[in-house]
Amino acid sequence: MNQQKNVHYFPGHMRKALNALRSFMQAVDLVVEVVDARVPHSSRNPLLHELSEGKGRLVFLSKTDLADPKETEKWVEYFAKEGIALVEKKREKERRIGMKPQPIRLCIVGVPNVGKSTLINNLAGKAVAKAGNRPGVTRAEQWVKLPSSFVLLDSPGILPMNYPTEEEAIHLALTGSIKEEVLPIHALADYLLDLLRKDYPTILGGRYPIPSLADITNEEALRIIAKERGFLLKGGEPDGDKAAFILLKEYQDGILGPVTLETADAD
Ligand SMILES: Nc1nc2c(ncn2[C@@H]2O[C@H](COP(=O)(O)OP(=O)(O)OP(=O)(O)O)[C@@H](O)[C@H]2O)c(=O)[nH]1
Ligand SMILES: [Mg+2]
Repeated sequence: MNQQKNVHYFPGHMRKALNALRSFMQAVDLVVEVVDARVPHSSRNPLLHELSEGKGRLVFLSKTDLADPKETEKWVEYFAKEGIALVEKKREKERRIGMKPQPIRLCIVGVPNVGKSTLINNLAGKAVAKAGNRPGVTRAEQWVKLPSSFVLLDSPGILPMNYPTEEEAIHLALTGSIKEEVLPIHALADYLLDLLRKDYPTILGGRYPIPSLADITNEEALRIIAKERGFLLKGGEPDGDKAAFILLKEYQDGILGPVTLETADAD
């Protein structure tokens, strides 16, 4: 993990999406930033803050079912100070100019794969926006009308241009916002295993013969996982790479159990 310092990852389609979002902003009343409850710090994007300057802003914590409920509670308190909606201003202006109330236009923004389209589908009560478990599913902005007086704008996921710390990039890779190929898979697995050993040492016990991570190394843990899953190399040795890959997938999909990577106390 120490070999890799600065992580720059800003593909061309994100720059395009950012410019498009900027032009949509004029028509938007309220910006909803979707933030992953497992990484509420790293999944916020300063670029999106700048974009929504002067607009009403709401933070929506997604994937709370995959996060540690105790930590989520602290994050809710943390964000409670920020979420102020300014819809009343729009109504005031409409009254002033004698216009009938127009639909409130909400723009849903966030890093890739955080659950923007899923939130829109939940609010709409049906699948109106394409969602999927990989970053980059939404390719372009799309307006969605709700039966109530709301219109939602789905938008493609946008990452920060670079990361102040490598840890933030790792957190975004572990939660599926950055494609795993961007960071070495072993560094990601090592990071996750170290964190689990520290905060959730018995969590793998339900799935693998690993009652506690406290007594074994990461390499040993990966060997056990490989053996358990039948991932063997030609010579019969356990395939640690494949085990690392599966461990990351299982974490991303919430199969290991709820695990928060960032605490509000440290923020
Ligand atoms: N467990 C769980 N999964 C969720 C939740 N919200 C979204 N997901 C899953 O996360 C994955 C990504 O969801 P999307 O709604 O496509 O995410 P997005 O932010 O629109 O992603 P992009 O369009 O790629 O930027 C999908 O597999 C969803 O089913 C949630 O609250 N809990
Ligand atoms: Mg989407």
